[in-house]
Amino acid sequence: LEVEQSYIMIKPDGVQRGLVGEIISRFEKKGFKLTGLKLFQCPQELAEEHYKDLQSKPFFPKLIQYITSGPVVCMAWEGVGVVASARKLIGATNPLQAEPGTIRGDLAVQTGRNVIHGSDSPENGKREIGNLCCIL
Ligand code: YYY
Ligand code: MG
Repeated sequence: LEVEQSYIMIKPDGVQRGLVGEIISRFEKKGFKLTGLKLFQCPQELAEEHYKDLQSKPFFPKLIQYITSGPVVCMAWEGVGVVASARKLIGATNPLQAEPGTIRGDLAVQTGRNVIHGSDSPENGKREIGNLCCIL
């Protein structure tokens, strides 16, 4: 395993529900290193770029509406194997299928309000941090 970076984003519902501290705490306790963070209102074009692989899906317009509906917390987290480990900490896309103990399993109910994004590969981690985090 190599040192990687994952783009982790707390979605608007997570910010509005006051879950920022709880979510950051889980990554800190796991032992990853926070290397970038900002509160950001994502414009439509960047949201569409971020989720471009999903643009043909029926839920795409609602997804873009949701992500742009309020401020998000953009973060870069660094560490050995952080991309796959963050996906485990986050849990399944559908919060009702996410295991208890995961962020979505503990803190969310609906797929369309699943509180957090995590990169699905080290390559996408780099791309997403470059597109949206704009810090590194
Ligand atoms: O990586 P992850 O967030 O777990 O799921 P993706 O398949 O990449 O989908 C991105 C995002 O799209 C998901 O977090 C919620 C939304 N979504 C949806 O609203 N309805 C679906 N059936 C699938 C995904
Ligand atoms: Mg994804």
